[in-house]
Amino acid sequence: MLILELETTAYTAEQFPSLDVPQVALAGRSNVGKSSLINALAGRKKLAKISSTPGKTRSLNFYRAAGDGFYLVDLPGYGYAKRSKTERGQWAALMDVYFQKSTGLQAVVVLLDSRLPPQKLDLELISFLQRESIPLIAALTKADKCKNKDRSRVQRQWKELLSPSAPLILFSAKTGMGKQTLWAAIREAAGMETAISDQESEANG
Ligand SMILES: Nc1nc2c(ncn2[C@@H]2O[C@H](COP(=O)(O)OP(=O)(O)O)[C@@H](O)[C@H]2O)c(=O)[nH]1
Ligand SMILES: [Mg+2]
Repeated sequence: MLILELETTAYTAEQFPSLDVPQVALAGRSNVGKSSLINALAGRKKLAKISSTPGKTRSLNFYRAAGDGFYLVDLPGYGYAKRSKTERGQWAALMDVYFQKSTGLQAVVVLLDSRLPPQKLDLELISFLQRESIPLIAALTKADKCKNKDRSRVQRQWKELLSPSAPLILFSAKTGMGKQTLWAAIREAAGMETAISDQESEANG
């Protein structure tokens, strides 16, 4: 079983733990379902706080994957409209330091709302990652809310924008769809050996 332990919550760069540890970060717009995804991966309801007031999380949360030892890093959500210019500046500055210093960063899971067409801020993040040659894993969240007939269209749209090597995973924290596939992609990106017993047949396509 996957065990995630919250090791560090960092509001400033000084609070970052050692960033040469292999790590995979999670990024997405505020309210995209990042906390829910972390809880679903860990099989715990309250590991990451699910906020009813969007845009609240300003910290980077470093979760340690027990056994494997790598970090799953929950980056603060972006694109929350009610945030002030100063706050957005602080967010950007903290992200800059994180990306500069995280020598152990192996990949970023970009969370994208499966019900929405590609959004400007998501595309900006994606081009940033592509420019920096940081491998990307796309998770299309809230897939339980995306109608069957819309799924393939959304997937097609993203496939055109992403590099062919980027995994594109339909995910639902509610039903567990894509959970094993995403976790396998994260472990592989983090340089872990894939577990041979981890065979699964999920309807991801
Ligand atoms: N139906 C459905 N709702 C979800 C899913 N994931 C998150 N949500 C809801 O979306 C809202 C934001 O979720 P949260 O995990 O706090 O998003 P965050 O701001 O990205 O961390 C909450 O009301 C969640 O219950 C999902 O897979 N399915
Ligand atoms: Mg959250």
